[in-house]
Amino acid sequence: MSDDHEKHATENGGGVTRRDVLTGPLKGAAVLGTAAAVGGVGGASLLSSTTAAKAAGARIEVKPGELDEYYGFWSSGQSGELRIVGVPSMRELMRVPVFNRCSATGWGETNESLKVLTEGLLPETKEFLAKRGMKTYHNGDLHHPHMSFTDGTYDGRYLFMNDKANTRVARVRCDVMKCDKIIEIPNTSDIHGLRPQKYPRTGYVFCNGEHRIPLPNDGSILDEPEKYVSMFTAIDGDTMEIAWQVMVSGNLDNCDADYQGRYAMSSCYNSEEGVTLEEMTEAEMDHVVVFDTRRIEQAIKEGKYEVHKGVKVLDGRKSSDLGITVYIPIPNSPHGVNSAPDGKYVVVNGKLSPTVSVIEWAKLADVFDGKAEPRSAVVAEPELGLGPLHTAFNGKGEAYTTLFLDSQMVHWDIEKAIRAYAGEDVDPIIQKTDVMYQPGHNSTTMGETREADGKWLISLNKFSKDRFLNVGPLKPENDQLLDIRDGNLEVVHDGPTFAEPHDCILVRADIVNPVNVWDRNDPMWEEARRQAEADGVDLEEGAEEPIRDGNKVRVYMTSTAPVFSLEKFTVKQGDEVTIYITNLDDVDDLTHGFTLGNHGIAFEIAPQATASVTFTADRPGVHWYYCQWFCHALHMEMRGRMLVEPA
Ligand code: RUQ
Ligand code: CUA
Repeated sequence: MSDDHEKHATENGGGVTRRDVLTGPLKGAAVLGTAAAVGGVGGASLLSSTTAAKAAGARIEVKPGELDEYYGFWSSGQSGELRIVGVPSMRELMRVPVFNRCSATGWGETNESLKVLTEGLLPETKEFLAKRGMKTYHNGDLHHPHMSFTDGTYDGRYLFMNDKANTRVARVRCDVMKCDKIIEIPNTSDIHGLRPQKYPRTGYVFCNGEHRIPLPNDGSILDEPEKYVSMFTAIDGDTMEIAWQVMVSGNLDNCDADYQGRYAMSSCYNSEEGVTLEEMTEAEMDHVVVFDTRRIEQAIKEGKYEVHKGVKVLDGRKSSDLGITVYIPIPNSPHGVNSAPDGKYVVVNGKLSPTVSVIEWAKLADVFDGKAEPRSAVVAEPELGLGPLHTAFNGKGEAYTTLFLDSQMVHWDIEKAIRAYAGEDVDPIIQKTDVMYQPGHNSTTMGETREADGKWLISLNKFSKDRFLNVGPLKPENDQLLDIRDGNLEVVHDGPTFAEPHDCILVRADIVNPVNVWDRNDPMWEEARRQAEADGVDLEEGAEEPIRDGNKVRVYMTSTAPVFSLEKFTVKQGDEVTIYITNLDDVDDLTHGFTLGNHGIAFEIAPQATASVTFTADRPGVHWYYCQWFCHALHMEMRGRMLVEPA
């Protein structure tokens, strides 16, 4: 890293502020962002000059046919899916349906996916949905995808992710890139921040209930916000069962875990426990709450919990004497919580405060023991600019923080920030650069692991405005790629995305090793296997005739390009029909599909997979089924008929 003054863009410009130009969509919040926040940064930051160094250097190009160095796992916000993106090419590689429905793969339609989508719902939710004629929720709000860890780095086993809309947490298997578990979290509302335990392994998956609600939320308490609570939940990442919950004061926003396997930390923007915007932003200081998992486990051993909806709930509120939490005051409505790869520090992003607070994990023991004040764990609080939301790291003691209001990325030095906090006259800011526009999360290659390598930085910008052809009032977001390999910040790519990637992680490609062909014994179609066995059918051979069992009819088919094993089958009107299809092709990329016309049925059958669907055959007549994944020169001919005899 050079000290080149040209790159050093911290001098304030004064005069017309860029803020005035850039913050249209959040003007209200900027004004509301308290006098301290707005006044905190004297003038506008200068545009940084970043291009000179880069123009001279080699530009990266991932040529057609070349593979990327990193997998990017992207959330999709209210689209409810997980996306896989190649980095640095920024090519979208795959969409993995999770909380959403998917027309292409049949997610939400097949029995296998419906099992995942329904089995983890609470009984009362199932009942509520049934009254709406639904088996499961059809939407989700997926913010935070994070990979399982072993020894402080990604291990390529699973990805975990939250659903803020319907209070769920999902897991995706990295071997096949399919969701295999979704659970609803009881006793809390709207899961937001989510992070896996980093060490020794995951282990716990920590997640935050953002919106405070009564406990129980059964109508006995309504407009008495002082009685509401937020809940911090630890899930066992192996079993996807809830290990425990901790009730807190305030609310919970984002979280992260340490590298020692002991603490987790969540930010709170509503220490006021308000329900209106004015109430929630009233106080100058909010807090982070730190959870000591050892003390929590000990308290559980000692039976110091209540059981709510089958979950052990501990009291970690300020008034509790369990000693399992500490509250550290932080200015002002903090948002992102990001552990540094050095294992020593964690950065809390001030949002309405122009500062980030650097907390030293090692100082927390004394705070828990009551030997030191909570704020003594704060070792730096540099003023970085307006609207700091999230921070990423390069593994060289430096950090990158998104400035939502300034629409910038700021590159800064952690040790210098600590020295400045101690009174030394040093400026921790290395460089600022504009991003387009208004960044939320950012992410560096391997940046949330101890293997952070400081090569690429993603800025997930909430607004694209004029960066792309106009597509009407609803605009794409803009995910930008920044090259940070030479220590200089440069935006090298604009990537329009549909609603709304909140967060992403960038994982070295060698860590992720998905299979090309399914294992025939995969648990995904365990139930199909069991049913076939009961019917005396081999899934890999299929059955020549439908198997009738009262008005239940089971059809077993195989697919081999370009034919289904059955050219036709006959059922009676009113039959409950289940069709099982096993794809016998075991060639890479030879996926078939099954679409049953005018029945709302279509799904994917990847090589060696079995998939099934159940429906009532209530439309007498001839109905064609066809393969909807282009598989062969005779793909169009890959079809057959369902004949439905009138009742
Ligand atoms: S949050 S833009 Cu849902 Cu991750 Cu910070
Ligand atoms: Cu099989 Cu198209």
